[in-house]
Amino acid sequence: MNSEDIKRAAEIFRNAKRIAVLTGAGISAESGVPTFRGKDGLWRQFRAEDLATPEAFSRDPKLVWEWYNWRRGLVGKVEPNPAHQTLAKWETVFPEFALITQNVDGLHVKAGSKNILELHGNIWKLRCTKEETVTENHASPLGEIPPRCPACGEMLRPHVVWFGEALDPNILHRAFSLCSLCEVMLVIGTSAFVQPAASLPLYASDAGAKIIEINPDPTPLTSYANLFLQGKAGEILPLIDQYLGTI
Ligand code: BJW
Repeated sequence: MNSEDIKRAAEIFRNAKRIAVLTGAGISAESGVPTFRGKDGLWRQFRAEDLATPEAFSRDPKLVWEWYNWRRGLVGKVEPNPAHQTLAKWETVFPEFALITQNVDGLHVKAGSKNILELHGNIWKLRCTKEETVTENHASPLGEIPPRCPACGEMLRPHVVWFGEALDPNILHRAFSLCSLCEVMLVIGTSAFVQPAASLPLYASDAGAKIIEINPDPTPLTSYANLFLQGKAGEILPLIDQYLGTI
């Protein structure tokens, strides 16, 4: 990694008042959570149509729940890495610092981030298919598959956003609003493929924000980025932090 680029990134952050961050599966890769589209990504092993759509859940809720049970077991064993930790720390350093994540793994929360918008939900939350009530549940493995709502007995589903489902309009509105106001947008570990999340950095760029991207591989967003830091988030973010001198 070019140390001039790290210094440039640190300078851009130092001079910014409002910072927004968008993260994707790549930020959790160094914790041991598989991404979706990489070489060892989940969509290489499993078909999204069978596991991450409302139709799949209607067809075979047990199969979908078995997959989520397996993923909860996996995510439950891992810890946040230096990338999550640096972002959690920056929230306490920069006056206006907002984190928008596509991840459902809860690792940002575990690292201590508080001001966070979870665009695609959270794997540790369950939602009643009848009453839509959301409850937190960290049992792993879950006792009964599919789990049932203790209040009404109907089936519970993972509180995540599947393909073809709308994102929570309040969360999405807040995310676009943050992007329209930020001076710098940092985009970490996303293939920038899934909409509407992938539009957020372009929206910020159109509104005048500088875009900094961290990813080992270029993405459709890279040509729009003011600075592309090619490499792993868990290595690059602590380096920027060193230059910022917030330690
Ligand atoms: C590292 C690294 C390291 C590795 N450090 N980096 C417009 C055009 C075309 C299609 C659409 C469109 N609008 C909507 C659609 C359809 C669809 C969509 O986008 N499809 C595309 C695939 C084409 N979108 C939807 O269906 C969305 N809903 C919607 O738009 O609804 C509209 C509507 C309105 C009103 C009524 C009804 C509907 C919903 C999308 C939901 C996505 N859900 C998932 C599953 C969540 C639950 C779960 O996890 O179980 O979300 S799919 C999956 O992809 C997951 C992720 O959040 C999401 C994004 O993936 P991400 O994070 O980018 O991961 P990867 O694996 O793709 O990339 C990892 C990156 O990390 C790579 O670049 C690596 O290089 C990098 N990396 N190591 C830094 N150490």
